[in-house]
Amino acid sequence: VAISKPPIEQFFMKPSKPINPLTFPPIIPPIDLSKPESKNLIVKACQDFGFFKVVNHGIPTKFINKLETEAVKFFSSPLSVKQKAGPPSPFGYGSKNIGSNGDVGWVEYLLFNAKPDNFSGFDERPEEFRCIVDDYVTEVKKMACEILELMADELKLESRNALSKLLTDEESDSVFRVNYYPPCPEVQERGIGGGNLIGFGEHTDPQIISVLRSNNTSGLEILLRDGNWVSVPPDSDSFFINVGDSLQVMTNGRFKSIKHRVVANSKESRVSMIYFGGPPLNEKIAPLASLLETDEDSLYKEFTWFEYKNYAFNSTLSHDRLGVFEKI
Ligand code: GA4
Repeated sequence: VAISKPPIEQFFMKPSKPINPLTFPPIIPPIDLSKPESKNLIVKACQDFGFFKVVNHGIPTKFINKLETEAVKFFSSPLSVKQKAGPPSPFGYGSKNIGSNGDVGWVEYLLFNAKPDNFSGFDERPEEFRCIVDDYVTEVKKMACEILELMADELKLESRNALSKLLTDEESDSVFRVNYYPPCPEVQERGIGGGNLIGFGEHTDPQIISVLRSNNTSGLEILLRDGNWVSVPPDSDSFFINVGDSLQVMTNGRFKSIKHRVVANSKESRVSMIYFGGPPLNEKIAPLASLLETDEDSLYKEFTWFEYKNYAFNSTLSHDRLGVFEKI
């Protein structure tokens, strides 16, 4: 069966207001996980932006480099080999199509199940790749839990593991994703004013927390509260953390899930790997009782992660998913 290639036009976004590279990183300082003041800074960053960068994370570079090397090897292999690991629904190799509602991006990716007892996800990969992913996910998940424990401490939740236990739970519904954004010469040909090529369209992450690491190629942009998109300078030695929709609900809106996107680069390929820490499917997603002030009501209707995930996976990327779960 011949699969028709989507015309390149649909990958371009209208030129938007030029982004201001000076706004970042000064306003979002890196957080040093080895320092005692980090918990205070983490909570502040989650309230102000829903996004921050972590340095001194303690994850050995060997896990990171091994996975990046293996990923580049995979994405450089012939299409027929890659397609054997597809389609990506729910786990596997995907290219250009994101989700099931017509979103497209200049990206190839691998989606893995990161459930604790089933890190492997799909079977079409060489054993070597599988082990490398599992080792990496184990490390990154540990860091995600440490960050959630620092948050719980600072927010004075009933227990230090009030949030992290959702990720350590055997049923934790977590996902791991490796994105490969190939360079696009057409962007260069069009020049300034020709519009940006969408790598991954704007969206918020539905889960609790996302932990992203990329190589040194730019592309990630975040939407600030003032409506400006800012480019996040890449830093392959650091990790970037996003608040997900579920954590926004669990903190009754104190933490914000942040809209972000990736624009394609004309010259260099970008490789990113993201761990999305999610709760068990039957978990109720609701504001934590110990966070609510007397007389403070939940801003959201009651729902489980299963219900939210179903709704999210049937929506388009840019859809405001929490909207229908907000109380009027
Ligand atoms: C965004 C965060 C994760 O990458 C992801 C994405 C998922 C997918 O690629 O299948 C979704 C997207 C993400 C949210 C809306 C739906 C589902 C694509 C899409 C259009 C794996 C996830 O959990 O939600």
